[in-house]
Amino acid sequence: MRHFYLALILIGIFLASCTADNKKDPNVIIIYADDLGFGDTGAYGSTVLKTPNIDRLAESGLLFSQAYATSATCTPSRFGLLTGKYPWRNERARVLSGEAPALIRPGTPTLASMFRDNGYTTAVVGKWHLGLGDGNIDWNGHISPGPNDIGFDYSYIMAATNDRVPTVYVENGKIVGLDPDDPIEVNYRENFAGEPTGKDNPELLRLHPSHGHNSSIVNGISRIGFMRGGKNALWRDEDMADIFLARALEFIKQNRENPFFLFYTLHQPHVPRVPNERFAGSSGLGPRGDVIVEADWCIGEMLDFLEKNGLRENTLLIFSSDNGPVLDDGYHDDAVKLIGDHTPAGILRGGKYSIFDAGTHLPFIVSWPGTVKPGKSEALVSQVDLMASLSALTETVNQGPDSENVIEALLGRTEKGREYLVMEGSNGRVAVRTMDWAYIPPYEGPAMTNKWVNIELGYSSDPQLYRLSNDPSQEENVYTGNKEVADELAKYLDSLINKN
Ligand code: NG6
Ligand code: CA
Repeated sequence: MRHFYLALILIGIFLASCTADNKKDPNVIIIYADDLGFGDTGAYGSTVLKTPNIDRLAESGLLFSQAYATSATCTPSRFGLLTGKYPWRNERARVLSGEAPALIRPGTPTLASMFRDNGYTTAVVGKWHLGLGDGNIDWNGHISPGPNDIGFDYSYIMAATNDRVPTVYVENGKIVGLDPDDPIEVNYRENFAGEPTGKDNPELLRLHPSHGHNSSIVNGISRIGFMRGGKNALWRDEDMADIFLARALEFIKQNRENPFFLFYTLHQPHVPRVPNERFAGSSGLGPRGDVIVEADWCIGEMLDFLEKNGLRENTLLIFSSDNGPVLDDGYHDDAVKLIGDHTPAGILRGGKYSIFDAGTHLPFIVSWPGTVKPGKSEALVSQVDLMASLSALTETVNQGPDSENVIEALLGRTEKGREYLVMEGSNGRVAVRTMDWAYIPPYEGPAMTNKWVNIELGYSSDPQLYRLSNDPSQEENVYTGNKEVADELAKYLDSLINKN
């Protein structure tokens, strides 16, 4: 009899610990779009462009209306998200070339290493753009340091962007499908003798550059940078979405029994916008809309997969984007011509590269059925907070220097997020906001990007202050008349910059 009771108690403890573990160690997936704007999804008010799966995700979770990336471009935003450190603290955290050395050095605590240290299996699948190697990469050998050296157990990535060479997939530090008899060479300064380029051989192109992007030609599209060789390993842009999705789902399948962290970094709608044939013409807005429809489909596939495998309730899913929207980012792909009534930035001012709000103010959805109550949140949060917030979830303390623990806001238990938040335009220039105000210090121009990109950068030699609580579109600079508010925000910014 005594043994029977003992057994019952042990079973009880076992069951209790199982449920406790389930709550304590949810799987975490971050789906990170590339250049998707605040107004680019149905969930955030788009009526022209339809995104049924992102909308379904939003309905199952909490939709944030005041959430930010750290920066208005890709590399710094990813740096901020993964390290919990504002990217403007690191001079190298700027848009990187395809052969730039690893920006996050091995040994630096990251979101991925935090999860791994807590017993999670971790992966990144998709766009990387955080540098690889030590400055002289042997593309034909083992490429390191890279994601696997800063906390990711598994990586399947493109090195930089889809408009930069090398145009190949790299799995755990090795180029996928590379024939050793046809090695790859990469050079960002000069072309390899006899190789065609977009500049000299426009007749070979099916997508023409509007500005830049006129170097090596791959798959009928000229890119940034020069490369040669590796014919079997070159990607076909049309297949990229399916390939990344398949790798992401395979990782989930293999790890469904133990906690996992997946950073699923979509390449859409960054240029060049080349949807799979199944999605060509699907949006009515040209390739930019079509690749967003394609990305939305990928997200739907992922949700279905999680549901079918009984993982939805034990998976915390976060959806966001790395920076704001842009139409012409270097190719003649009809993005401007076919935009019609669609507003990629919604009501916000500016866009990608901009220190105005649209550069960094982005969609942000948290879904964790059964734990996070569906709804909307006005909490002010930044992607830099994911480090401290998600580490709180695993009950460790692992904060990056600028990361605030806003887990209660992320889980919808409070609408109180940060008090101050810093956003970066291009080239390390920063602005600061609170719930009510945004202050942009004086900067020497330019006020606009080049004529093709055609976005207001927001730099002005005058200080700018906007009252976001009643002027979310930043139409009226109210610095004069509210100088003391601006002074207080400037002081905060100075103290923060001088902190580290
Ligand atoms: C710019 C590119 C742009 C895009 C951007 C990085 C030119 C003229 N423009 O330099 O096309 O690649 O870098 O975008 O080359 S990001 O989303 O990865 O930050
Ligand atoms: Ca981007």
